Amino acid sequence: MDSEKRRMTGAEAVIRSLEAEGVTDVFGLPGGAILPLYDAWASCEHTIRHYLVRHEQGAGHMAQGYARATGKVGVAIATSGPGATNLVTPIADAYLDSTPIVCITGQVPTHLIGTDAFQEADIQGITMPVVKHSWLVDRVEDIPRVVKEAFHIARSGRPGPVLIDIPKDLQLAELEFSYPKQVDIPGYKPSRHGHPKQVITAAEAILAAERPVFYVGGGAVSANVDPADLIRVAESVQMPVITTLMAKGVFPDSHPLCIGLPGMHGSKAANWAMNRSDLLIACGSRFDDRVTGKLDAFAPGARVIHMDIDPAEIDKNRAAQIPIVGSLELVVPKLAEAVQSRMNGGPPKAAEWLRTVQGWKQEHPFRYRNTEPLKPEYVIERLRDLTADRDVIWTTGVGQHQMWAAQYLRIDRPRRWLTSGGLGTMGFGVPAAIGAKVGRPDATVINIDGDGCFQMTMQELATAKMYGIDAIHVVVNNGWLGMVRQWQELFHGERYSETLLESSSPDYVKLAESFGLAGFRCETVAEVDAAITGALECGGPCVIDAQVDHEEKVYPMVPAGASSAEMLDVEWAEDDNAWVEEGV
Ligand SMILES: Cc1ncc(C[n+]2csc(CCOP(=O)(O)OP(=O)(O)O)c2C)c(N)n1
Repeated sequence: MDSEKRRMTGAEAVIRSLEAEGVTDVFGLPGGAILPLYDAWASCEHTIRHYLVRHEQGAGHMAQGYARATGKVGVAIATSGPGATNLVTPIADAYLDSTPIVCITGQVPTHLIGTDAFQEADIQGITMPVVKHSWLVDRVEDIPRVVKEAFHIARSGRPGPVLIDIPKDLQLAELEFSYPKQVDIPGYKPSRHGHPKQVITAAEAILAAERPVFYVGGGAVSANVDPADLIRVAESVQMPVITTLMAKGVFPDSHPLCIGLPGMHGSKAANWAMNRSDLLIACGSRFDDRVTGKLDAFAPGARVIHMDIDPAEIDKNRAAQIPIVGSLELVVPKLAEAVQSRMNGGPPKAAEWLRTVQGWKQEHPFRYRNTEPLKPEYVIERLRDLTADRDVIWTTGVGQHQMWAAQYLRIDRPRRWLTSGGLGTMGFGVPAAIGAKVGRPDATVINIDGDGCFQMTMQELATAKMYGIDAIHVVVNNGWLGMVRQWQELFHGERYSETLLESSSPDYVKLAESFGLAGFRCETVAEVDAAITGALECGGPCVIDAQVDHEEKVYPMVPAGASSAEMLDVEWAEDDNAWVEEGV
């Protein structure tokens, strides 16, 4: 860290500040209003690698993938106006998924702000509802302090995106640079420790419960909760654990107490268990509508313990009888201790309950028929099995493939599953995989994408090629905007309005080759393994075009706004295409 003052431009000060924060990789694309920063990038000595993207949305999602795979803060850079507005989607995505990223945008020179100057956009105003905090820098001397605060705010408390907008003239202006050692932000002091009395009350409630369910959410991943502490809590009273879409991997999928995914496409065991529980122990989860369905009908008999770093989450959707505000990394081990120290040896109270739930889990696994045409679930199972001995980070797009991946992959460690859960952003998968691989070059990175999603950000294959970022991109190619097609089939009388992609889509193998990457294809069960092993062995970024059944649907399904009592499922015995209602 520079302790003595040195004279430099605002642009160089940004780079020195990033270095002082330990940043090693940034993703971005230049333009007029950010040119001084890019000029400094080329002209001064520094240790930060810059990855040139093809669209700023890619830079934002790469920063997210990087942040979520590593636990560090991701950084994206764009110019003013359209460069900055192209970052809005990843910023909103990072906001809803609590991902720490710092976005640095150029702004038109100070004297032109407010004149509708060329490429002027009020990016601070535009992103106001979806950032944790933002700055429009108006004095060059403020740059080091603002960068310091930005990183602190992005990563502390409930993590999230922050924006620093820097007018061009201030990038060129000079300052005496020194990087602050500490932040002093009055009014921003996230409370971390959790109230000790509440922790004891929670432990007693857990021990007294007859039908407890541990409801673990993405906050447990963000907070770097040690999975061993979650396991201690769950094992001490032998209660079933559900992990939301965002939490997948933080409690091992293969642990016998894990009953996996709840909600719209969750397992029957998870949904039935939540709905019949008498105590929900929410841990960094937010009672999202995709989990609860109809809120009034959700878990009607359950009391709620709600642990979260963000006090605004408490009572937001569901009243909590025992709220604990604090960092889960600190709260969960305290809870484990409190539960363990109060156990008095006898058989866990909830033993009968666990037997019931595990019965459901055994009788109602996710299932599909492995017939031709090739089923997407089979492709995902083979990806899972053929990579079982590797450390894999998975990313996805949004749609059916995302749900099948959540259902059929088995993930046993946190930060190995990166998906757009809150905003549900198509196009997340390709750049998130690139960012993850930059952050974790030692891991195998596999993006399971839809053909619609892939077409939204596939230009970033050029970025992958340029820097040799060897993630594997699997296009689960059903020729449709599959998830929307599924809704049209089930809820709109099979009127397939504007969801057919097939005839106009590119040949994904040729597309990969045109980017200078390897391409593989599979269309039958017999071809799947060769495509996957070819991709795993090819040693560079590559694409698998998996041509799958157009009509396969994701089941079970709780229709939007319904309760889990109205869960739909296939009933093969009667009719291959029929779905029936199944009550709790
Ligand atoms: C940017 C964006 N636009 C629209 C949607 C709505 N949407 C959700 S899933 C989906 C279809 C995705 O199709 P595809 O990528 O082919 O995946 P599949 O469902 O077929 O697996 C759409 C259009 C969205 N989530 N994000």
